[in-house]
Amino acid sequence: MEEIFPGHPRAESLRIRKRIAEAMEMGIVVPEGLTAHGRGEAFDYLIGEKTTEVAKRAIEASAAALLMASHPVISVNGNAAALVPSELVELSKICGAKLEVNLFHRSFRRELLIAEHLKKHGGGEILGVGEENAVRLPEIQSERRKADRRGIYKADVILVPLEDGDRTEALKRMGKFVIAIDLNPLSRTARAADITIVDNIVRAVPLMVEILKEMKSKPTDVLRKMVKSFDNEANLAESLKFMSRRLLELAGETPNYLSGGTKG
Ligand code: PTJ
Repeated sequence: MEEIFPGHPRAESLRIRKRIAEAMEMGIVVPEGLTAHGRGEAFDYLIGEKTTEVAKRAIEASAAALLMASHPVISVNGNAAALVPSELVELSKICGAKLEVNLFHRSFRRELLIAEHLKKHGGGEILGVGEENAVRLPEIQSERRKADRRGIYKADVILVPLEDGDRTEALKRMGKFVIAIDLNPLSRTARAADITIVDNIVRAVPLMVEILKEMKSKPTDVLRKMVKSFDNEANLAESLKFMSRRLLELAGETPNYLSGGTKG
């Protein structure tokens, strides 16, 4: 692969693309994962490729929900494994969550490759590989219906980065508390989740790790209050307003009705 010059104005973005392209060559990411990444990049442009205050509030509420969970699980697909493998492992260790491979374009080979990749980055037990502990969630049409009876099947809180909408809706119907990371605030996943973090996974997961470290000592009633007072619909609306305001500012306009929102 071509070298990326550190002085290139888009060096970081190119580095991330390279990571995901290499992971596709390894069989971890599917070709559809590259187009999904491109859609994410477009939304990342709209927020200025920085974590907004709006997203930070969602990350804090997510950290509180993960700390309060009795059985938290982090669902890992090809893109997430390619982009933040060691960060997901660290996150799982800090909040005691299990890591489970769960794929839309499922194959046993990809399950194995992703589990190995996570192990190479420090992961211990990785759920969701093979059929031994597999159950099928009847509510889901796609291959994502496969869940591990030790993981997603019995989880109370599930983190689903870069998800497609069907499963989030189904998990909600099953009474699970769902946290999504999705740069697109209009996606079905973003709308259906209990908490949606509108941020790039490459920034959101490391920040969640930092916030979790700080929050670990907080009393349960404080954590509960943080989760209860979080309003996902309002938070998504704030993200949309942030994007709209930014576009208008870039176009040289600052309309009154958008002023007074959160600065990123
Ligand atoms: O590995 P598999 O087989 O499970 O497949 C993974 C993909 C991503 C192909 C699959 O889940 C899929 O098709 O997802 P969607 O429906 O395209 O949704 C992915 C969402 O993630 C979109 O709304 C994107 O905007 C968003 N997204 C893409 N890259 C990032 C992102 N959100 C946060 N950070 C990113 N880096």
